[in-house]
Amino acid sequence: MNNDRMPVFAILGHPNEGKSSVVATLAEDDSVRISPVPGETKKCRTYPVTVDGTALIGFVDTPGFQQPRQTLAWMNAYTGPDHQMPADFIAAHHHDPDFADECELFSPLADGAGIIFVVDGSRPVRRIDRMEMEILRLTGLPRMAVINTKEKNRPEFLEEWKSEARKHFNTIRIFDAHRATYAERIDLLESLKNIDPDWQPQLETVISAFKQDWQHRISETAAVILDLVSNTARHTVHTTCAGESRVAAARTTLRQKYKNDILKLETTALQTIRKQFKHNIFNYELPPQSIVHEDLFSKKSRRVLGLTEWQLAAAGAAGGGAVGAHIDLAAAGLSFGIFTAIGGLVGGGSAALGARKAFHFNVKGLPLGQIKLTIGPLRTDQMLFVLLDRSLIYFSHIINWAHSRQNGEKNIAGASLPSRAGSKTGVSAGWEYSRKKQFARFFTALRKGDMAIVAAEKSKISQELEEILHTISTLKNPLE
Ligand SMILES: Nc1nc2c(ncn2[C@@H]2O[C@H](COP(=O)(O)OP(=O)(O)OP(=O)(O)O)[C@@H](O)[C@H]2O)c(=O)[nH]1
Ligand SMILES: [Mg+2]
Repeated sequence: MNNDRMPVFAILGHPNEGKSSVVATLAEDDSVRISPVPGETKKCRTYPVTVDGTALIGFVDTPGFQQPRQTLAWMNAYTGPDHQMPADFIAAHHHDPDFADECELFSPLADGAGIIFVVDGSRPVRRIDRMEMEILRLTGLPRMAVINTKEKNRPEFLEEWKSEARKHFNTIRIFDAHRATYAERIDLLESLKNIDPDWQPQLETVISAFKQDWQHRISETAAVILDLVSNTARHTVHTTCAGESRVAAARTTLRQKYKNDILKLETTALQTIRKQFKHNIFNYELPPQSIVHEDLFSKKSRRVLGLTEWQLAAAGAAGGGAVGAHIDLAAAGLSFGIFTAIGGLVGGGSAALGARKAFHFNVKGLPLGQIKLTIGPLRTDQMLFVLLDRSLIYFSHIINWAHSRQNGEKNIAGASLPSRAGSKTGVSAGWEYSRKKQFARFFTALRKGDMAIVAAEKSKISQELEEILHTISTLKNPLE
């Protein structure tokens, strides 16, 4: 590889093994054409990875081998210099349509690209695979084998593939093109560094640019989530109606309007997060079991997301730090009666119990028999914890949704995480007390419009949120 040029890796293999899928996932590009029909990719195409307008690394999608037997025979008989072999192969075969695919897939190799060989590890190794691996070994170019497992739960061929690939490649990785998480994508790039010492410095630069770009996306995501909770906290809708008899209908309409407004805020925020992670073309489908499918205002969302009433009471108890911490730790095992007693003690109890209500109506009589109904600003922090949890779970899905998973294939999240606090499966209920308290204090200030506290806490909160997002992006299993 010429060291002034962008590092380029050609993704090679037998037809239909998942080459284009690996390209889509590594280049975060959902425009790569993937199809169940072998022979989908006919022409080489380079997909660069661009950060801040600079192409840092390129992945070349290529057609699969068509004539490995004859190609290998030609290579074995070749007597010229190794580095010229791909170009000489093309020169010798470019008029022969039977070798059109080989000529095409050799073209990036003639330009000095590194090799990523993709195989489907869920089937046995065949003779033809050994030939393809041998062809790539004979090019003498730096190369890595990627074992992509198209069918799950078939580990029986893995060892066979590993021992075979070891004979022909400098590095071997197991990489699930359709389910690779962000952490696994970075791992794969890291291991590309090992395939040739000359490439190490350039790939170090690429990886550090990737990490910076990731940091940037995380900061943007944190900002979007903070905007969402800030806008929701003080959101207010009102209406007036003429007389008692109209109140019930007005309530229904107003409740719907309030819900729609908040849902719109949330949908816009989630779409902005999605764009950060370059999912532009295909409709992202959440895993079927995801809690984010659940209506934001439903009982279930309140039950499994946000904080428990105990935690809310403890985190929100004004000035009751030590006692609050005590309640929080003790919460799991205590009966409701004892809770009420302690809750009363720290003065946080009854307000926290209001957490069951997502929002609250304010009804006020006006002159001439008019009645004014208002919903908002929020009266408890719970809704904000629920929104925060939903955004974090959505983030976890989106960063772990490989770009190769296009139409038709359902998103399958990994194993569910253990429930963190009673029936709670969201993120915030599992935080340590001080973090819950910090967020509760900020949320309360947002709701009450206490701008001095908001201004003082905002940068700490966004740092904390970035840390939380980072931790989520290193999880192997997406949150549900
Ligand atoms: N479930 C699952 N399916 C996969 C995976 N990788 C590829 N596939 C499927 O396998 C088929 C072929 O994938 P492609 O990425 O188009 O394979 P290719 O090697 O580029 O194929 P050609 O261009 O035809 O040589 C598609 O239907 C993919 O959805 C995987 O990791 N898991
Ligand atoms: Mg393809």
